Amino acid sequence: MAVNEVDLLAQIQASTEEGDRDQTVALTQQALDQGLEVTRILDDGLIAAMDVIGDRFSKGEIYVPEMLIAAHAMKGAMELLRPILTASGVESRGLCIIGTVEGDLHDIGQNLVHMMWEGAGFEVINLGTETTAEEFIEAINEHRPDIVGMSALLTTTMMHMPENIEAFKEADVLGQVRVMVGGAPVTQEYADEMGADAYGADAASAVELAKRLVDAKRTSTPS
Ligand code: B1M
Repeated sequence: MAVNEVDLLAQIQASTEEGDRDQTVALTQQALDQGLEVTRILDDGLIAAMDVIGDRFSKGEIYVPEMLIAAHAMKGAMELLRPILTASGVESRGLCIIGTVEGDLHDIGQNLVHMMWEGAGFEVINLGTETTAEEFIEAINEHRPDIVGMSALLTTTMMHMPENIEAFKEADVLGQVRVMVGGAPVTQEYADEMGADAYGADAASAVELAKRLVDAKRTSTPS
């Protein structure tokens, strides 16, 4: 039986907050079957739950294990959304590398960016979490990407972004790539200060920015 969309999204949010992975997956499937848009499922269900979980953690009402099981539930739902977000059918628009910076274990946001880049026709190599400057540089030299994306969720790890950009300069690879940064504590101002080419506030804008960066790179760099 079809459930009211607002109620269904509230149920997805609640089951994610509770860390009930099976229920979150089942409700997400139900939402897809009822024709709800993936962006609504994400924004009004899954990400909304993460925001509540973050607030409750800040207030000391819950601890790391609760954050972890909520993330586990969200990741279960994301596996269902993955084929939809990554279905592209267009020829490769370019190659992107993405990773969460050194010392940072948060990977939900960067996985979303990864999926949505793929869905927009980019090839994506994901270096995972806790990616060091050396690992980024090695990947740039090996794969020659158009874009390098860095994600950070902690105020204590975001400073690795400017450090990495310095390391890219020293390794003489900065000219070959465009750098995009994102993650909750990162701002446009911080991105500008460190000399990043773009700041993605969310996964949808990361797609539009990546298209623009690749187009600009192609017109400015002779092939
Ligand atoms: Co952590 N955590 N966590 N955590 N965690 C936060 C980030 C926090 C804000 C919670 C809080 O206090 N309110 C806080 C950071 C405070 C700060 O630094 N200012 C925090 C903390 C403190 C910690 C620990 C230090 C806790 C501890 O151990 N005492 C610890 C650190 C571990 C480490 O990394 N070394 C820790 C651990 C964890 C878990 C492992 C338990 C788990 C992560 C599991 C996982 O990712 N696999 C976790 C979780 C789940 C969270 C919250 C609740 C949710 C994060 C999330 O997935 N959000 C988070 C609170 C919150 O964010 N509201 C919190 C949903 C996701 C879709 O959003 O990643 O922002 P986000 O991505 C967005 C955009 O930012 C953007 O697009 C995405 C989609 O729109 N984006 C990009 C992201 N990357 C991008 C890159 C781009 C472009 C856009 O271009 C390349």
